[in-house]
Amino acid sequence: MAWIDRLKVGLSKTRTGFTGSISQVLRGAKKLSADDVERLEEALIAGDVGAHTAMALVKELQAALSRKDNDPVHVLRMVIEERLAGIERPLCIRSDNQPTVITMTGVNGAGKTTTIAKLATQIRAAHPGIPMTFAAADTFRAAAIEQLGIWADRIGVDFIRHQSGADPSAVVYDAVDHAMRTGGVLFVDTAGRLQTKHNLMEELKKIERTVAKKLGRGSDERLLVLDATTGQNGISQAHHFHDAIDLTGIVLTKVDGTGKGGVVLAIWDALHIPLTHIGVGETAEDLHAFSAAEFAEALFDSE
Ligand SMILES: Nc1nc2c(ncn2[C@@H]2O[C@H](COP(=O)(O)OP(=O)(O)O)[C@@H](O)[C@H]2O)c(=O)[nH]1
Ligand SMILES: [Mg+2]
Repeated sequence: MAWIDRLKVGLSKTRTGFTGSISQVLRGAKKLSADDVERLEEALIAGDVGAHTAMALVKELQAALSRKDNDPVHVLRMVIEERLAGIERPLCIRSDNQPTVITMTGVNGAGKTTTIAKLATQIRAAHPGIPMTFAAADTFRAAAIEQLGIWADRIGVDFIRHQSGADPSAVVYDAVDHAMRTGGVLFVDTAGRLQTKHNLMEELKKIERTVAKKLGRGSDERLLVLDATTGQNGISQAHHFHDAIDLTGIVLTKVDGTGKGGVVLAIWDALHIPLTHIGVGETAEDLHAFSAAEFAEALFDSE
């Protein structure tokens, strides 16, 4: 299945939820009545774009409608796409002899470990023979180390681990040391006990200090994996992680399981951190670089 079709299937709950009711309100409208505005805002909020973004979108839609004599659904699609300008950013693999260090953060269950596996699979396909290393810096649970080790075996990448309960920074120190010899890409898998726990943020900062000390610069990417089903709560999570380690990007997972796909707009509005990837399922093909145009298309069109 082509990516755009996977995305359309993945966004189907969001589409039938909020876009479905939006299309109903907008059908044939050239101007929005006060009642239309209210119903439209409600539909957008139900799709989790957030109250502030919903009001802004409706205002932009009204302005655009008064300028152009266009199909309002089409205009809204354009307004959404324009609002997301700047959100895209590809992951960069370094082309000097330095390793690319990608640190993956997020709360437990968000999809960190499986996202590492998916990205590594894609990088391997795009750059055959590239050295890769996984670092098991989620030392909190033995099962987490084993899970990452299984992926490392399956994909055929180097694996750096310590005992469970070890200092995550010590694992990272060894892993960066290893990657400085092999080059290629180093993925650092981190723990994710709830972000309100002060300790986790301190642990992530220490990991970053360790990378910086060893490598002479911070991680090339500090990605936050966010579960779309958490909707607006994801935004407060993102603020915490961003305060701690200055995120370079967000990966939004599990969009397939929710009608809250509109949270993409809320996240961008609240944080202005690029959304590097969007995930709509469990296979490597279900994770893809985010495109605002594709997102807007899939939000409104099922075919
Ligand atoms: N449906 C769906 N499941 C996902 C997606 N991304 C990850 N998952 C699943 O979420 C679960 C938790 O993922 P995991 O990587 O272990 O989370 P971690 O605790 O953050 O490392 C696994 O069963 C994944 O297969 C996605 O985009 N869609
Ligand atoms: Mg994990």
